[in-house]
Amino acid sequence: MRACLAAALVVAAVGVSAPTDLAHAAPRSPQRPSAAASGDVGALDPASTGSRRADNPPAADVPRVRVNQVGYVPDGPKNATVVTERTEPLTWTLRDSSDREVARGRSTPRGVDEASGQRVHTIDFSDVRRSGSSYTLTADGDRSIPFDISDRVYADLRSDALRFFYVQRSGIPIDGALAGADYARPAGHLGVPPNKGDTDVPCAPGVCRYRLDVRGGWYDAADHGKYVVNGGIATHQLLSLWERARRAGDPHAVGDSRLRVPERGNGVPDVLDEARWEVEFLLRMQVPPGKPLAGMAHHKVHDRNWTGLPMAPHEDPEPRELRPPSTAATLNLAAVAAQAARVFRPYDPSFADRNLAAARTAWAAAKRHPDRYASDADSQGGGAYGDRHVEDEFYWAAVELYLTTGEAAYLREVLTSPMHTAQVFSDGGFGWQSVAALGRLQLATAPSDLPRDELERVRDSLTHAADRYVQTARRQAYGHPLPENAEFYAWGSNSNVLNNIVVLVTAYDLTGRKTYRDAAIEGIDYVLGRNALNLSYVTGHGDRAARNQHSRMYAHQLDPRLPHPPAGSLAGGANTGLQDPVAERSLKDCRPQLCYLDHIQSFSTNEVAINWNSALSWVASFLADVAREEGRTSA
Ligand code: 9MR
Repeated sequence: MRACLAAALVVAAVGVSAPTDLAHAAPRSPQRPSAAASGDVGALDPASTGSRRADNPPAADVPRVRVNQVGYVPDGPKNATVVTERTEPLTWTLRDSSDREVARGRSTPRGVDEASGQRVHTIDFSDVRRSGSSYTLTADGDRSIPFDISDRVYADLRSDALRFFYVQRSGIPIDGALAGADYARPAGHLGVPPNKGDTDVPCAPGVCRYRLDVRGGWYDAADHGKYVVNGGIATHQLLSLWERARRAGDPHAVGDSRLRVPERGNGVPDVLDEARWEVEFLLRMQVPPGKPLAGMAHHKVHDRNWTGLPMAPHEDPEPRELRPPSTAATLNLAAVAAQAARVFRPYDPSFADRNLAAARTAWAAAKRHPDRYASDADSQGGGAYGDRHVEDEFYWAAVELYLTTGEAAYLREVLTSPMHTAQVFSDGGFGWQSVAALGRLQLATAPSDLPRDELERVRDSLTHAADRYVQTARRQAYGHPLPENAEFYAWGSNSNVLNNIVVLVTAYDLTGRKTYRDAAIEGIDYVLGRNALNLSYVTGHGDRAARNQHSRMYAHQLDPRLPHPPAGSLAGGANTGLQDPVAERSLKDCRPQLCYLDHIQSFSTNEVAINWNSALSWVASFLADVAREEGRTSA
């Protein structure tokens, strides 16, 4: 792989509130101005980055009938959206793979969709339940991309979304037999030149005087940084995917020898093997006994300076550095290690003990140092992940420690936290920076001795939030639970859609109400192509899918010898912030849903990241389970 030189000039153009991942931005000539408004996501100037032309079809060829390109669950809601200037209801027809009409009906005019500025109708074909492949929907003289109706429709999405974690692993060679031949590579950051390695990493100047072995874990995203707060939420979502599968789904589907992990066959569920790879890393980030701030966790480890694209992990020549411990990272460690102690107990009691001890130590250290905030300014060589509000991390950690130990002291911490009664389910969804919702979701679902009235209140807060998300989704002509205003389409917006779906699913699990289940199932349509760009944001899933995501490893758009991201990689999604030079230039004044480019340099709209794929994995696991249950019931 070749390293490409960073275009320093562009960095200057981005400004102070710029994102962190700047070194990859290369200059490019201006975009055709119409592209952003039309939904043409990839007809890029080939002179831009030395890259070959991205071959998405021009806007005129983008079907105006927008469907979930992967497909629909037989007994689930089935909706589509048509972009049209017509104001009266239109006739639609559904055709099977032999072009035979199987259903027809009338569309519902919806006026102008706020988030896209498009004039649209919606189509409801939920009554069609017959399984089949390559259906198409026709309306207003246009035809959709083909899709399936099947109870197997999300099986591959689940395992592909989870495979993303394996290919992002640090400190282990990636086996082509598991990951796919294109994704095989030597281990990264074990100290083989030119790598400096994560096995003996010093602190950044002035931070500490010791060195730590922080090998392993997952690379966060396009960069080779490893960040405890983002690793925290991602690992939690894999562990809670497992907890949900056991409680309400199909644990065997993510059990031993079911996923692409090298530990398959070891008697431990594969999804837990994958999560453990990161848990072990998180444990290594804890400050050792006897050192200043002992028990806290370093916020992150990453390169001293940003590297360019493409760059394989084992070719990264930059020195690695530990950045200061933070309260947020320490509490992420406490939360995830406490959860891991619970989840791993049946498989490896000594690992469970190690986790519980680390969680208790981390909790105590965070109490001693409650205001060590990670700075937003610390973005040289890696992302900042700054966070000055840690009440939510305290709450989540207290919840996990209580659920694992049942101890009164942790229960008191839960009940006295201001987060316990706060509105923690925001319209924009939870994320690495706001994790109180994780605590609330866990408290609502995990077995515990929480007083009955408390449990009821917790569960009510969750169903109220789900009711709001249902209303939000009903307002959207594209059917997803994210409000239409520009502020909600922020960096990683696809994960916010997915995390709101997590809340809907949990409300469904608690109540059995079909409204929540249907809103959850319909919500994924947006991610898989029923959106203003008619683009599936998941590589390899859908005929018209993103595939030039910002990544140092899967940089096909920059070097044709390299692969695209593996199937199952989720793009961050529409971001009105336009915090990269390519997006800034090409998407000026874009309507929220159109603020996206399938271009490798658009890191603020098109990066891959572990916390986004964890949300996708969680939701895909639910979808695959619910589709299969229906298959069983109707068989
Ligand atoms: O996901 C993060 C997003 O919420 C922030 O707004 C953004 C800018 O600070 O950073 C995102 O995280 C990036 C991280 O800083 C570095 N690795 C890639 C992450 C995904 O883009």
